[in-house]
Amino acid sequence: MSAIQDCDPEVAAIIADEERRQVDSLEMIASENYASAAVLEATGSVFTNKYAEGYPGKRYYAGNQHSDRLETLAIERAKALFHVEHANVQPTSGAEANMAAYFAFAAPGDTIMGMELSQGGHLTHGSPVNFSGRLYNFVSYTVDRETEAIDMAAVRRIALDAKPKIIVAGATAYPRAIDFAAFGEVAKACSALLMVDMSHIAGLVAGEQHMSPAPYAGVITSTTHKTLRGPRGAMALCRSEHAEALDKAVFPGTQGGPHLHTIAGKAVAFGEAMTAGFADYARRIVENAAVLAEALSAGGLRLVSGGTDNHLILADCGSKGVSGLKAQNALGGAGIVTNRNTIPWDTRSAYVTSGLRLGTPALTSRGMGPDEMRRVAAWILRVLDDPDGEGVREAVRAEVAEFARAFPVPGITGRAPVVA
Ligand code: DSN
Repeated sequence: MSAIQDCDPEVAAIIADEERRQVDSLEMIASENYASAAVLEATGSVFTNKYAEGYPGKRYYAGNQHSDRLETLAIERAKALFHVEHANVQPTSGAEANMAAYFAFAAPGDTIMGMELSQGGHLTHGSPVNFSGRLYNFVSYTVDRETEAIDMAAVRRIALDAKPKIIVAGATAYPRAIDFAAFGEVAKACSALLMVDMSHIAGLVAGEQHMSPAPYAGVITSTTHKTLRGPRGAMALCRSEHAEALDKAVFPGTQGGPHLHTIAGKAVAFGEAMTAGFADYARRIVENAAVLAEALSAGGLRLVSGGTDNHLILADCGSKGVSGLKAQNALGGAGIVTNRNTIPWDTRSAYVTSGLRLGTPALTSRGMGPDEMRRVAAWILRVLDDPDGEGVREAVRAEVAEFARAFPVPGITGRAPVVA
């Protein structure tokens, strides 16, 4: 019996239910993944007990000799993995990493440019309901109406006109490759700092399946739990010239004590991401997304921008006569877990939406490949073609559960991440 079963069966039962849900369903939320058993173990380690305000070698509490070793190891691995001069591994979430970056390189009221949330950006890229939109003067860029891809000529026009202090490149619901070199040119032309939020694609960058922002960006932020398959947390990377400002903005600027247990998980995840197996995993994420996109498209589901270059697909459910909300709920009832999302120039509200975001990172972690993606696409189409059909939903749910159970889940039913 585990300690938690022994001393708190109520919480143990909830965790067991969640494990079962993760095993029995198809996790297709593009920002989710399965951390390995080693990452989970490190994240659940005794480092949760320790305070370590400051940085390695300069702490405000005693007893940090092992914390220093741990954080230094995580920093060195992050630098090597992403080819950057400086890494701060303390941000506890992507939102906090972005807050620290703005805090370091802009003053309240300064102009910052980012991608519009409803077009694929992120809350912290200037949404008026977020601290970013409240504290800074955000101007937004969108995708092109025709291609539904970022139009760099338009980005350049807006930037030259607004003269932002920071230009943010990066998205949460954008299925195409982002040209960081082109963003770097625009930033140079208007003397802005290029900040890349690579949260969604960090694993693809590590596995060389997406252009790295490192040669072009002054600062890079990222979560560690999406395609990178680490613990829930974040990091901020930069050139040496910005290191002091960035570190100060993280601590004491916006955070208190670092979460050393999560930093332990990050160190393990960075180590995993340096292996050839991880590079192959990243390649398979992209391959799976392309196969899934092709099969969904062939089944009459319109995909924003016509397809995908990365780990995610943004489907226009209007092409099946349903809203994103209805599609999400119908698929959820069939054991296929996705999230509704606005599509560019959506006519429905952000709560209802016309879109559905689908990702392949978690399914790929279970060892699924192109054949499985075609089966998954067929189930998705079956449900979307009859979203009110309870019988269809029930039948698909049973088939999905039996199918899903045959694939090990890293950290739950499989000890090592599945990469081959
Ligand atoms: N919630 C994340 C996502 O799903 O993309 C972004 O913060």
